[in-house]
This record gives sequence, C-alpha cells and structure tokens, in this order.
Amino acid sequence: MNKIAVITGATAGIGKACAEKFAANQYNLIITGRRNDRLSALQTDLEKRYHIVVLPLCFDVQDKQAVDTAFGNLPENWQSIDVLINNAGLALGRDSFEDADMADWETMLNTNVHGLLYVSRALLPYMLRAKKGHIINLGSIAGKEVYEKGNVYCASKFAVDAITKSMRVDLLKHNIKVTGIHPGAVETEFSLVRFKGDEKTAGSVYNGLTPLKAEDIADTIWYCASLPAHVCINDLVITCTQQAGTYYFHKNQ
Ligand code: NDP
Ligand code: 8X3
Repeated sequence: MNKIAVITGATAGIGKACAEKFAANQYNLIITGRRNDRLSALQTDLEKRYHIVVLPLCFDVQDKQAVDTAFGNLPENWQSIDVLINNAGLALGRDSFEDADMADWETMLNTNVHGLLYVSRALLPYMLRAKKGHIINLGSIAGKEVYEKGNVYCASKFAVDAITKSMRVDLLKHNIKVTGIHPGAVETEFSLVRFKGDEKTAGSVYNGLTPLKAEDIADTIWYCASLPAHVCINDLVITCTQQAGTYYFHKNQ
C-alpha cells in the first residue's frame, strides 16, 4: 500500500518540488494551495507520470474553518497520513519596522504561524490514532537570525522554530517525528510574492549567486522523511554554498 503525504502550498516552489519527489517515490499525495487550476494540473501530471493517487484540496490556510472542513473528515482511505509537510508560507514586503504595512504583517503571521497551527491540529488526530507520523515544518534561516527589514517575517519564522521544537517534545510520547527545515535563499516565486510582482527587485535577490533550487530542499526533505523509523532529524539549516547566514554572502562580482 502506498504511503500518504500531505503537502501544503504545493502550487509552486518548494511544495511543488516536494510533490514531485514524493510522487516519484510512490507516495499518494494530498496537495493544497489557493490556486485550484495549478492544483488540478499538478494532480493530472503526477497521476499520469507516477501512477499514484492525488487528492487536491483548495483552501486558504489562514481560514481555520476552511482548514477544518478540508481535513476534518478525510475519506477513510486518506486518513493514514505518514508525512505532513507544513510548507505554505510567504514574506510580504521588506520595509523598516516604522514603515511596514500592518496588513502585510497580519497576513504573514496568519499564514506562517496560525495556518501551520490550524493544519497541524486538524491532521494530528489521524497521526495520534495511528501512533506514527512525521511532521516537517518549513522554517527559514530568517527564523534563526534576524536581518534588517526582516522584522515580522523573521518573527513568524522564529515562531515556526519554537513551535517545531515544542511539537518535537510534546509529540515524543506519541511516536511522531518532528523536523524543522530552515533554508537560506531558494529561487522560487518567494521573492516575486514578497516584492508584490516587481520582477526586477525579486531577481536582484539572486544576482551573483547560485541559489538553492526548490528541488534541493525537496531532496533534503525526502532524505529526512525516508530515514529508518528510529532516526529523526530535529533541526536542519541549509544554504547555498555562497551563503553562510542572513548577512554573509560571497557574491560573484
Ligand atoms: P512560493 O511562493 O514559490 O510558494 C509558496 C506556496 O505557499 C504556494 O504554493 C502558495 O500557494 C502557498 N501559500 C501561500 N500562502 C498561502 C495561503 N494563505 N494558503 C494556502 N497556501 C498558501 O515560495 P517557496 O516555495 O519558496 O516557500 C515555501 C516555504 O518555504 C514558505 O514557508 C517560505 O517561507 C519557506 N522558505 C522559503 C525560502 C526561499 O528563499 N524561497 C527560504 C526559507 C524558507 P497559493 O498561492 O496557490 O495559495
Ligand atoms: C527566506 C529566506 O533570507 O529571504 O525565508 O528571509 S530570507
């Protein structure tokens, strides 16, 4: 029987690359996001190429009611969840504390923190019942070290780090693994979203760098998820070779 992974934010970037990786390894997938057309296209593509089954669920992780409706009554054959990848997230704006948009701050906290909590709590009962499971949370290097104008994005990812560590402790007795993945710069739609469609500014983030690719993170997540039952990676920071922290880059001239 195929294992099952739930991947939030599978319509782009790291989540989409994880869907590809887990599908290639014969997982059946529950994929989520707000863009239904992308979810449907991904479902069709993965089912055709890998002969697996994909259940697309379209909702906004900020909406607790929608999360509970989507996950509260999963069909019987989708309830044995082996892996949850809490990936849906975003940065909005890169402004100094006194100038930043309050609505951007609220969206980041509601998505990166509240969304992750809603999804985790909605799916945990299935893992508790099965006495097994693996929750993999996407934090960030921004959740390890703040940087100028990172303020609330950093705060949201520091929260993810703290939540991940406390989940690990509290879920220990239930045989549920918890892993925090903390990437540096990964070239996805992340910067385009952060800079609200400004392609030039978004592209400049990666100038002079060979940044991480979404597939690099998916490979790392797959490694963590496919270790033997007695092994758990708790916390992992990963950057491209030219990055050594939020401030240390060795860019090509
Ligand atoms: P992308 O913008 O490429 O993908 C983000 C995904 O999150 C999309 O599928 C998007 O789907 C989904 N998403 C965003 N908001 C919501 C929402 N409210 N409800 C449901 N889904 C949502 O970014 P990445 O792949 O780079 O980012 C994935 C995760 O990795 C994020 O948590 C990010 O913070 C983290 N990360 C990224 C880094 C980077 O440099 N790229 C570095 C470190 C961490 P849709 O729009 O369809 O809803
Ligand atoms: C994304 C990485 O450095 O842009 O989480 O905040 S960074």
